[in-house]
Amino acid sequence: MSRIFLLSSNVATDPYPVYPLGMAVIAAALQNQGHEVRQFDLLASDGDEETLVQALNAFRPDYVGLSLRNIDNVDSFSSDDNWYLAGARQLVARIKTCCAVPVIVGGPAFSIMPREILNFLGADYGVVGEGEQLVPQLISALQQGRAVEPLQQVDEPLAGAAMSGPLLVPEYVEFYQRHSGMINLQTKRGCPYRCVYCTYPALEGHRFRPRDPAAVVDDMLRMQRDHQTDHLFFTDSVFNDRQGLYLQLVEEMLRRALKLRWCAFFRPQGLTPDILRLLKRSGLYAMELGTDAGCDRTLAGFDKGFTFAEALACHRAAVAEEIPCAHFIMFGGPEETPDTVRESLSNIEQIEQGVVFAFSGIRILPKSRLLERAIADGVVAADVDLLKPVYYFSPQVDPEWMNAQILASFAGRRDRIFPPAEGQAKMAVMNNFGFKGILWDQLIRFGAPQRSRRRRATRS
Ligand code: B12
Ligand code: SF4
Repeated sequence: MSRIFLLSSNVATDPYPVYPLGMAVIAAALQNQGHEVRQFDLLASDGDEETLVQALNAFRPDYVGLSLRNIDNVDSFSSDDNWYLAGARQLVARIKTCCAVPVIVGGPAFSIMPREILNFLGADYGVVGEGEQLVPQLISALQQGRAVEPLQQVDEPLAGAAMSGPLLVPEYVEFYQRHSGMINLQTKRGCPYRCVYCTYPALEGHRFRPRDPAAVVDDMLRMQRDHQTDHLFFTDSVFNDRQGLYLQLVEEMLRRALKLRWCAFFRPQGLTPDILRLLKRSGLYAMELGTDAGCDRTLAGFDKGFTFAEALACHRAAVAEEIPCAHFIMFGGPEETPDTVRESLSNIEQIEQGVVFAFSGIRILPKSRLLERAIADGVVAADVDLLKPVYYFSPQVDPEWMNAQILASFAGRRDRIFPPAEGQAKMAVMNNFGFKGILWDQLIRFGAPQRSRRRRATRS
């Protein structure tokens, strides 16, 4: 058996610090195979490379696994400070100066451009996609001295119990609960939709693959019991899958009388009052809606498969149940024209008692159809290098004019966020006032008398 040092390299804190779930899941899988595992989270260690080096020297690993969550922050207004690959490359170099052991990279960011990122980082091996099975297999092959390809990828997506729950580190849970008021959990993988810009199906597969609801609830009960967790974010690409797997999970949560409150990503389609009431009874306190576009022409441009009227109906049903909703809308995508910008902004005005986050331009990533579209539209060359952020802007609209229209339409409203940095500023203010969590839900006031919704850090 081997000694494996896992490192989460993510130091992003916007919109809030996010527990390194991918590393925790790999740690659980390796420990179940009898390996000795040490997890190290760079963010919870103040981003301090010296502490990392000390931890590596003390543990003396046979292998180091580096989890890479983000390439950049997908915000077209952003600077190079939010490009994370340079930092990751520096980490690999640092690891190599203090231990002469293979460095294996994985994680969602890595899996989007594995070959390019492996080369850029100078690491030895890479695991594309889910790692529970492949990482132990790779380590066993290396232990036996077998020749292995630098890039490994599963042939068959994992099913059921093969998708591990996380092995949480108490001091990291404490850190994230103190800073973000929550931790996270995945209940299923995959997405069968094919939205033009999205990499999630490429990362997780085109089919919803649920974990066993009882195992998910076991994880939640453990979080509640061992870490006093009271708020969770479900990281599923789409929580409300069309087969209704999520309803089985929610029934199990209710049956086992969990006290956790939770939030997730929802597709704004088919959310009836009965469903919303059931979800709310199980602890749902806010919904992040992948509305993505503001009118039917741009929704079709993204191939979303629903109309703006459907999204609005879901929003209104949620408001009726006093469930705060945030809509994420990207301007400048395929089919955007001056007319669609005007139509979208007018439609968005109908989103009352809800928060709207707007983005300008869309980060082009490989493994998404947007790249083909961008090449066809002449927005990028066929051999474009996507390691550094490149954004799609519809050739039919002037980005500056578009941004000015969004700013003018959102002016003076605290529940409209544009540009994205505006949201970070608002969140920072709320953080200073002691609010924790997704925070945007604090921007909404329903008609009823105000309950105290301030949620302080669990142990601040
Ligand atoms: C949920 C989610 C969010 C939520 C997180 C909520 C929360 N409290 O956790 C929110 C909305 C807050 C969010 C924010 C952001 N996100 Co996000 N998010 C996701 C999502 C959907 C799931 C991530 C997750 O937790 N998965 C569950 C875990 C278990 O899976 P995993 O980490 O992939 O781990 C598996 C494998 O990757 C692998 N693995 C992982 N680590 C390791 C390590 C080794 C050594 C190996 C071998 C394998 C391995 O094995 C694991 C188990 O199978 C992904 C897309 C996706 N479908 O993956 C985007 C994603 C990770 N996010 C992304 C981005 C960009 C962001 C933001 C920067 C956006 C922004 N400007 O706000 C921020 C950054 C936040 C932060 N502080 O880091 C990008 C990152 C890539 C990129 N383009 O740079 C992704 C991939 C989406 C995309 N655009 O394609 N996000
Ligand atoms: S945007 Fe959402 S629904 Fe569309 S493919 Fe991505 S995860 Fe699936």
